[in-house]
Amino acid sequence: METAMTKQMPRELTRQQYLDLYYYMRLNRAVEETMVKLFRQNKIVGGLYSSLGQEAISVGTSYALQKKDWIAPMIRNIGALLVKGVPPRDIFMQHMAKYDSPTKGRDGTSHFGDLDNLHIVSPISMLGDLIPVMTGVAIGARYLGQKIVTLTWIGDGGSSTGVFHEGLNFAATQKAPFVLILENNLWAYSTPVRRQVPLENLADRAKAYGIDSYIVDGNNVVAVYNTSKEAVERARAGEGPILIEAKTFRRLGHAQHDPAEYVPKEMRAYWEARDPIALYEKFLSTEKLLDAGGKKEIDDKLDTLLAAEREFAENSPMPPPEFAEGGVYCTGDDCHKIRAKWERPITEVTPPRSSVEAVWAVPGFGSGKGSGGADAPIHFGDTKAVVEHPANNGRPAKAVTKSAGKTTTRKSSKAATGASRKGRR
Ligand SMILES: Cc1ncc(C[n+]2csc(CCOP(=O)(O)OP(=O)(O)O)c2C)c(N)n1
Ligand SMILES: [Mg+2]
Repeated sequence: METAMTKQMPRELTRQQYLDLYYYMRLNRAVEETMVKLFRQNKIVGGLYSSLGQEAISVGTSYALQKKDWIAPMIRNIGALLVKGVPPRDIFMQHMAKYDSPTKGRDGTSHFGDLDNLHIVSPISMLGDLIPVMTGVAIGARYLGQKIVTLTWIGDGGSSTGVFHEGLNFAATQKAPFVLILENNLWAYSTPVRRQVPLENLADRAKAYGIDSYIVDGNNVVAVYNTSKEAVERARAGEGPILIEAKTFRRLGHAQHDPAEYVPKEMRAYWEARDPIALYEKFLSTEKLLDAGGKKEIDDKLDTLLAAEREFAENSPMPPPEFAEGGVYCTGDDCHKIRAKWERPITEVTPPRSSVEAVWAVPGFGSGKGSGGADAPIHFGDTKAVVEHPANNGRPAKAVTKSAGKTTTRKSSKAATGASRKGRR
């Protein structure tokens, strides 16, 4: 097991890829800046969160995915939605609870998804619940024969919840093609990371589950992309889940209502000087990938796009009041038309038959082989032919029957009789 690798293989990007990363970070920031204006005009319904200073993580991680892969975004992953192909107008309308929004005004912030086309699972909680959900998507798709990777994000605070640990253990046990991005932005609301977890590197959490992890500078978009690409490729190759800790800083409060006066000034100043977009602009200009003219073109493109998207969103109506009572219960096809996309004959696998060869075989998974290459015990009874129990004065309590490669355990007749007698009393 390798843990917390900090060096990634150098990977050359094409000029277009370098520029795409820049464009999406700029789009991410511009979309959020527009929403701050809408919030101040009282046009946003509910809270408004910000990923200022964390754009390189949302963009660099999701850019490493293929179209067929699945994501579940958190509140600070608008950049990932944009890379996946969600138009800014949907994000605006969702925050404004408009009728034309993805949830038709029923839900807010990033609580929306697109299962059919973009493969986005709507977030149910920011605090870890999507880890088992995305593990389920990953192993479900593997069962269907789809070679996809699933990815979600978690905060430093969210990595201390029970479901984080249950979920990651589940993913590791299932060898799920799943990548988890831990955005360590040093704060969980007003709690500094040092006061909620006694670890220097949160990537070390992976050790508990026997999975690999990486640490990456979350303000360096190329490093984030390269690391994510490597992790995604390894997960797709069947190496199991991978955790990436991206070190960064939450530049604004938890949400618009929080002035974050608890953040030390020196800390803020340190990170403001490491703005991911400013750093990347410097890199692009040194590498002669972007000049003043190219930058002006992108500025203009963003201005035009966002003015149109914002206008569309503002002109969309609020939902009619009676609309609130619909869509509470699933009513079948008029509610949703999600069908599993089978990539193997359906008769082979409904019901699943163990004689059917897996379409996507994952080495070491389900074979009973331990990581050391030896046969790992699957059943308790595999460890010894006769299990002696100290409370039984060394007499056998269980016997093991081996037949045709199968191992089953059964209680010795004496012990079984004793147990049942005891039960009857
Ligand atoms: C059970 C529960 N408690 C509290 C909250 C409110 N809440 C949402 S995110 C959050 C802080 C999460 O911090 P972290 O995981 O570090 O993510 P960050 O906000 O820094 O991105 C809190 C307290 C919640 N959504 N659910
Ligand atoms: Mg945090």
